[in-house]
Amino acid sequence: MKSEAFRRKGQSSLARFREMSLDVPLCLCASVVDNPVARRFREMVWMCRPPWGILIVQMKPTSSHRIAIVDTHTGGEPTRVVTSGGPPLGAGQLSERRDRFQREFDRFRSAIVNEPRGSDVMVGALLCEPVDRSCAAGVVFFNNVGYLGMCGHGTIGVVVALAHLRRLEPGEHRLETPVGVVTAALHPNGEVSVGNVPSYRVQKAFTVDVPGLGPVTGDVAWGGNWFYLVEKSDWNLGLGNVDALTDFCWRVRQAVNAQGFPQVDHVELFGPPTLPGADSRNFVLCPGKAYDRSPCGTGTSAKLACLAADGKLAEGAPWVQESIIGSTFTGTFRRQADRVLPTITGAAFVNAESVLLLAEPDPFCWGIRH
Ligand code: PYC
Repeated sequence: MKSEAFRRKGQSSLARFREMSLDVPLCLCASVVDNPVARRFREMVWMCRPPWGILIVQMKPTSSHRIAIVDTHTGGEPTRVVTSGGPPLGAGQLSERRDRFQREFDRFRSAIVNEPRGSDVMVGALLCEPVDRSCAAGVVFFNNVGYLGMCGHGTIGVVVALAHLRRLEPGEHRLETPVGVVTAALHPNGEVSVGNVPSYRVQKAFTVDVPGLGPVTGDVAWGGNWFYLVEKSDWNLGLGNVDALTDFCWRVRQAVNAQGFPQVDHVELFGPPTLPGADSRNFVLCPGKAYDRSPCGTGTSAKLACLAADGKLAEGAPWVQESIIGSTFTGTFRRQADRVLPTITGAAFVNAESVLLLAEPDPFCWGIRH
C-alpha cells in the first residue's frame, strides 16, 4: 500500500509523513523490508510517530549492514581489512571501482574507519575480486577523509590478515591496487616484503613560502601516493612534539598545494635515527591530519626515489626507516629506467576479527564525517 502522500510534490517529507495515517500492516511491512525506501520510511516514522516508531524499531533492531573485518597494525599503524559486506563496486579496473566507491558509497568509507567504530588514524582496506587473475586479491585503501592510491603498511596488514584467515600461504603473491599491481612476499617469520609501484621524484628542492613560517625546501616524489619530503628540519621528532609537527606539516602542505603541487597530500620530515642500525627517523602527516605511526611504506618508497636520484643510496643497499614511535621498515630499490622499484619489508599483527553493524536509526551509523 503506497500512500498518495508519498507521491505528493511540494511538501517536505516530514510534512507529508505527518499527514499520513499510518496503519499497522504498512508499518510491519516497512519494518522487515530492507531497501532504501523502507530505511527512509523507518527514519521518518521514528521522527514523527513515536509510538509506531518505537514499535518498529523494537520489532527489527535494524542491523541493515554487517561488515566483516580483520584489524591489524603494522608498526603501530592500524589497517581495517574488510573481508565481506562492503559496498558492491561491481567489476572493472580497481581505479574505476575506487572511483565508484567514492562517488556512490562514500558513506561506507566513513562508517568503517571513522569514529565511533574507528578513528582518524585507521586505514581501511576493502578486498575486491582482482581483474588480473594472477593476483591473490584486489584492494582499495581508504582513510578518514578519502582514498589512497597505495598503502605500504596497509598491504603488509592485508597479507597478514589473509594469512590469518588461511587464504594465503608464505610465498610470493600479487595484489591489485588502483595504482597498479604490487607484489607481496610473506616470509616464514611472518614479515612481509612489498614490491611497490615504480616510484620517482618529480621535483628536487622545491621551495615554498609558508605563511608565518617563511621558506621551506623539499622534494616532491611519488611512492604510490604523493609526498613532499622536507629537506632539512631541526624538529625534534619525538612523540611529545606531535601537535607542533602536525601544525608545521599541515601548513607546509597548504603552501605546497597552493604553490605548484595540488596533488601532494602527505608531508614527510626526517631526522637522525634513535635505534641502532636505523638510517633515519621520520614523521609523516597523512591526508586527514593523522600522523603515520609506521614509517609509511609509500613515504619510504618516495624517500628511496629521492636517495636514488641523488646517488646517496646504492641499488640493493638497505635503508632502515624508523617511525616516530620507533617501529621500522627496511627499504631497498632496483632501478628501472628513470624510476626505482622499491621493496619495503615490515611486520603486521592481527588485533581483532569482528563484524561492524550498521543500523540506520543510529544517527552516527555512517560514522562521524569530516
Ligand atoms: O604505509 O604507505 C603507507 C601509508 C600511507 C598512509 C599511511 N600509511
